[in-house]
Amino acid sequence: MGYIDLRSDTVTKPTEEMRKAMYRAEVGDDGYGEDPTVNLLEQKAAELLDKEAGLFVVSGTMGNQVAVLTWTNPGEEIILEAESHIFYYEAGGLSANAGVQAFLIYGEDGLMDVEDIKKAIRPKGRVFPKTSLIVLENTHNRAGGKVLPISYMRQVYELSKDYNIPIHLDGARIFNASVYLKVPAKEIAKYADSVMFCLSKGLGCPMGSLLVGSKEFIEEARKNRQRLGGGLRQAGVIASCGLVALEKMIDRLEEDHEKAKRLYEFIKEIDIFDVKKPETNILKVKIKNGKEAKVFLEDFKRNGLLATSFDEETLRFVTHKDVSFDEIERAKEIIYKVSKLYK
Ligand code: TLP
Repeated sequence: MGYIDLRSDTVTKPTEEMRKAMYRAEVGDDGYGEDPTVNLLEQKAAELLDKEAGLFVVSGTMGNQVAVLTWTNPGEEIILEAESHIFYYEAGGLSANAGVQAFLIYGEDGLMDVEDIKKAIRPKGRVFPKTSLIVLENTHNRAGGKVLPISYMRQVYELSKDYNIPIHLDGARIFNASVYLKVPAKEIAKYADSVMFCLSKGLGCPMGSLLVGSKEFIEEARKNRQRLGGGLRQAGVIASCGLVALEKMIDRLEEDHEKAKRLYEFIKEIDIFDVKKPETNILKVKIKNGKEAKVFLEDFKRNGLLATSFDEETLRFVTHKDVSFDEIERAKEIIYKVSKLYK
């Protein structure tokens, strides 16, 4: 029997239908704008989020980096949450690629205080960097898949417009947020000038993300993608999976949330853990007995369960389509067994 893999929703494999779509995909050279499948995916993504245009990129990281490059100039500053993916997990791309510096705000549960954002916006003046972008993340990964409420997004958006600063939304898991909020994703995207979302997480594609925004923004972003070496050729083979994902894989995310909830209900009864109630598919579990996360992860692995950690004292479990409800039951047993070792 293989491992029960709760390390990430990035481990999901393409469905049968995606594999067939890949085989049949009509392709052309995207460098000439001639891949009909890529063109269709970019158009559908834009429609779904109610933006003018879309750009297919190889990864979420590339989508975020291209967005930052497009909105900013070297020497400027961007405001973002201290635990945001763009700051935390993108290998210093902000400074290496865009040459910008970060103004970090420590948020509560992934939400930066709106007053703090207002205070962080630089005044005009000889000595100040220009604040050229505000970044939000919905759902927020390191806050345990936290959904940013629409009212919050609207507030930040209104503030940003008062100062004429664009908002980029890292919506790697925007569809998890939309399923949780029971609103179409465009209701969330409305409060951002550009949005990146991933096909390769809960939606199950082997790779790929989309960046959407105004026509003008995407035109410039296409150039920046090229600059990063992300120009594509017969990428319709991959984009075909994205078309399947947008049609078939969004509504079922509800199931992943249910799996996380079941794990939560079980783990919350184990007294060495402090688990945060999940809204979506990421479970954040604090270890209370002083043992390091890596010790638990090794024991889980020995027993057939894979997970990761947020830090030395916090475990992360991510549910997705490739773990069944039965496997969730088995995961519970393993977690219980391991927790007994360290009581
Ligand atoms: N997140 C990955 C790891 O990088 C941590 C994961 O396993 O969760 N934005 C957010 C909010 C993300 O969670 C991720 C990936 C990305 C962007 C980047 O996407 P990729 O991995 O396609 O570059």
